[in-house]
Amino acid sequence: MLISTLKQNLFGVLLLLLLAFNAKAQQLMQLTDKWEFRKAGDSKWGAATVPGTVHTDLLNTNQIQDPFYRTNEKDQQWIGKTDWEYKTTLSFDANQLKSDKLYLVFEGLDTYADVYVNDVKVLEANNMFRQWKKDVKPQLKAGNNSLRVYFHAPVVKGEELFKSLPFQVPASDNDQAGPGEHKVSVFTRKAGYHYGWDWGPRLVTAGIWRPVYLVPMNVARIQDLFIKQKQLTTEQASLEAHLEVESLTAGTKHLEVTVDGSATPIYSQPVYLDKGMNNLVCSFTLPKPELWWPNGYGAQKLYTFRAVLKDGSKALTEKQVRRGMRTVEVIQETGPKANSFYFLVNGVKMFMKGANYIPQDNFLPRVNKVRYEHVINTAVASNMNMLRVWGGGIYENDLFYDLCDEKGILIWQDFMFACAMVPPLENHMQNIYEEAVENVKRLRNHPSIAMWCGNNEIAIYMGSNYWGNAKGAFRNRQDSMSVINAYKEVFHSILPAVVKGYDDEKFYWSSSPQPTNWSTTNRDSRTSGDVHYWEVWGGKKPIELYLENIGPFMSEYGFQSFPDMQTIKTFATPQDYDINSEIMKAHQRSYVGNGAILQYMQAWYKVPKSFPNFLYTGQVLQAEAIKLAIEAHRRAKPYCMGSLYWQIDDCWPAASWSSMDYNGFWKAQQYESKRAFEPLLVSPIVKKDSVQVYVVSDQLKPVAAQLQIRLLDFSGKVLNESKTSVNVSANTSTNVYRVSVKTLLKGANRNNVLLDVRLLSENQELAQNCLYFENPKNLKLNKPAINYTLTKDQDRYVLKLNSTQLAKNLRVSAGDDAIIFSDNYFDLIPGKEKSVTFQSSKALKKSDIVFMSINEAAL
Ligand code: BMA
Repeated sequence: MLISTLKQNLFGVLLLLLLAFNAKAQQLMQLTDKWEFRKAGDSKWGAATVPGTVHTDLLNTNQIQDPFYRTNEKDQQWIGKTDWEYKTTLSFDANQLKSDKLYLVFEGLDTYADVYVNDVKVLEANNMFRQWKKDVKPQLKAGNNSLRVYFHAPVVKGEELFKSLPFQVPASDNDQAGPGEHKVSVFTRKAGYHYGWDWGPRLVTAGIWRPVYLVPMNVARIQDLFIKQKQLTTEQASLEAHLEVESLTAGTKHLEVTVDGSATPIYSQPVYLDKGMNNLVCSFTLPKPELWWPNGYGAQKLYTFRAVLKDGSKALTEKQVRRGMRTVEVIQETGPKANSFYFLVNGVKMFMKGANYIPQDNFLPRVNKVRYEHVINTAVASNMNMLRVWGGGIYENDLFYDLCDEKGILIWQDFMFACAMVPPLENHMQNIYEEAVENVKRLRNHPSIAMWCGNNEIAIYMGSNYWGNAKGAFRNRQDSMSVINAYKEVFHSILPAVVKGYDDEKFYWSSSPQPTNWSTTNRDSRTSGDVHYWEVWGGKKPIELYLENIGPFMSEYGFQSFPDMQTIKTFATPQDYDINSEIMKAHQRSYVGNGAILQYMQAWYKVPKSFPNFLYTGQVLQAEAIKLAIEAHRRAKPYCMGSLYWQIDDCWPAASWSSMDYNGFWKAQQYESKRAFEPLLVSPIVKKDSVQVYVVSDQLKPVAAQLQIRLLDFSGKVLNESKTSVNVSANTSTNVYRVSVKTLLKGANRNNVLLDVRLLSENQELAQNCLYFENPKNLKLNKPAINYTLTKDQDRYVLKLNSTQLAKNLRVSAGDDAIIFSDNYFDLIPGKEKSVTFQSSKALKKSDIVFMSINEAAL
């Protein structure tokens, strides 16, 4: 059921949200009705959905097939090279037109759009990340009015702009321009991934992708409210409310600010307004503020601030925002061997656990509330406290940040630039400036926003060979300097100035990764700044290199796998079930792709012949690789203070580095990340000829515990056992145990044993982990007999499992709508009962449960 809920039409949900918004803003009029669209020049119009995209409208009107199905994408490239028109009729009675002004607001136009009201051009848009707004009162009349939006083909516009420069602006191969085309994505302020990426298709959309409405204005209107935190102590928060007020007349009004609906305003003073735009600042304090904490550290107190502008006792205009009281600093201390890079949150040196986040669909308006909640709830359930909103996507919807505020997920926020230089065009710079101001202003109240980052991976590739042919396309030094100067203008000048001017509480980092701020070299560092580590995977180096290549903050590293079989069935048919089939290859966009998966699988696992078992083993491989990396990063605390793997989600059903597939199925890696990110981690490792056990704690209090170590054979026989007392220090990683492998194994066969390590306190299990002494392909694993019971407890199914044989990476499946289990892909230790819960809308019987394990995947 969840799949279908996730896939539900977004618009119902959006509409509800908008209605709620509408009620609050009283007179705001949503313009979602009766839209039609056509290919420019066609005579026939078809029904359109707004907000939406041209692709989804073509799909809904049966003019194209599902772009994600098989290779349909290939035949749909014409859509991005075509102009489109949208229109609707707006009807008003004279009363509705009485306001002094009527602002037509598009929260998002994708991308080159001319807007006409009654055939008068009122707006020309050229940036999908900006809001477009115009007073259209002069154009409106009582009765019927036409509203029309003409979208120019982004690919064609891009080619025109390409011709305006005498050289190709360097861009990565993620821009999947077709034969005879150029990499024109760099010219358009539109989500980079729409032009293709190494995990996504090339589907160059157009459309009214965010809400559109009319805002009537009389006398005065609060356009923006920012609650700025000047100082935060346990005694008080010193705050300022910054308001932008548009006033149609000059004169004195009264401003009130209230907190959390209190009847007594925290601020109440007369204010003088000039005619036009006014910037007002008022100061006040909040006594004994309750702090906002990231997930795992405390509650997420959010204060609601409401500013009301009154004329006498009559409220003219009001605005409310939420804000959490917290401090976030990024600390970089210089050391003899390495420089630190860590987040200090409310004075706590905090290890950031999380992932990189990409847009959840190629057709953005389809991402409804249920899907946003699914991702953020997944992050929370996986013990994460940070996501990085990566620069090749979008500045996310308000709802995304609201959920992060409510659930304690900090955001590393990139500006929307990734893997390509910026064209040195004057109007482009102005456009970027406006985009930055708008988005910083829109997002700055959210306590979840931890920092701003200029771009993804541009600094590191400047001057490297990565740009390939593009570099050779520079005719001379002057050309390349103009591109380098454009880089500096955007990332060293415009963006930091906007952050300083509008959100100076926050840290600005010019590029990710880089060793030190303002870097323009391709120097890769493991000892300074943030690190993207891709030698494992991209460089096809052994997975074990994750153990050595650790920097102060690991902002990217990742490993691919295929999605769940249920998801594959949505785009492929049984004849395609081979990773080298045309269809499966079309859903694998990484140039290293399938070859890397196979190479790594051969190193660690017996490669299954059957397609579903290959996918299963691939997911386990990905999970074990990332477990190894996460645990290594956490053991290296406090030297390393962050681990954000690439990537939590997908934008379509495909092979990728995601830990959760497009349909929301948790891959093996999601479960493994959840375990590896537990606040208290016990982490055993073989270092040369000794076994060492670390306890990594993110808890702020020390814990006294017992470390239980048991060497078991695969039928559960205890071959060696020890128990020691350990003191787990707060917020650090401690090596608590060391023994030589020889002493531990006591001559036991390495292929037939595992080390079961547990941290206990008064017989309560605080943490558990397993260690093996051989790669899985060398382990003597027999087909396990799983004993289990299935019962229903209210809305959940409870599965109780045990086995007399080790079942390695046991996967439990329960049909196509059970997409998340309380745990899955775990090692079922012989003789130990394990309980797993999950939800399903179906009436399941015991025989509906299906198991798979590494023991039998390659039999
Ligand atoms: C990173 C990202 C993305 C890319 C990913 C996988 O470096 O920044 O550009 O999709 O690697 O290759």
